This record gives sequence, C-alpha cells and structure tokens, in this order.
Amino acid sequence: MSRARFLICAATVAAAMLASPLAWSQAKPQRIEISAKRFSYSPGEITVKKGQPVTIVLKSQDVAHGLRLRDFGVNIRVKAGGTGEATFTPDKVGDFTGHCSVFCGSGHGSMTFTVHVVA
Ligand SMILES: [Cu+2]
Repeated sequence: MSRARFLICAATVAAAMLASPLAWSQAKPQRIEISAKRFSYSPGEITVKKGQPVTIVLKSQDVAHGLRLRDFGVNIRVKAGGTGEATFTPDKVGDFTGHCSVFCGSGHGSMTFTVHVVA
C-alpha cells in the first residue's frame, strides 16, 4: 500500500469513528411522555436540545385530545384514553407554544404546552 493510500485509509477510519456516536444518538430519539387531561398537559412544559431528536408520546387520561407544535410541524391526535406519538428535531432555539388540536370542551382554547429549546 502506498503512503498516500494508507493516509486516506486512516483518515476514513478516523472519520467513521468520529461520526458514529452522532449517528447513534440520532437513531435514538429522547422519549418524553406527556399526559393530557381536560384542560392541561402534564408536564406542561419540557426543555429539549437543539439538534437532538425527540419523540413526544401523548397519552389521554380522559377524552380525545391533540398536541400541535406549529413551529416543528407536529400534530399528534389521540382518541379518548389513547396514545399517539411524533418525532421531530428542534432546529431553532427559543420558547414555543403548542396547543390542543382536538376540541375537548370549554377550556380547550387555553390548553397549551411549552417547549423550551436550548443550544
Ligand atoms: Cu382540546
């Protein structure tokens, strides 16, 4: 093997070793369970990292509910007592408000959720 070829080979191996922990973390989103009950979410806010994929698992404790996060193109809808999930990768830092996306009664309009995205 020529010296140049060896160097290219070594560089490829090093790059693969550096890249693999990242690939692993992206393949395993952080799972966060949220329960929905008229007319709030529990927890009502979460903090996640920019660039780190997250799976939100929404569980209804009573009637049908939803959770829409417009900023991240997420809309989870669940039936009464049901569970649903969605995965997204926050691509911007800030505080974002989500809303219930299934009419669930008198307090539906004020049923909100906050996502804090940190760097
Ligand atoms: Cu609702």
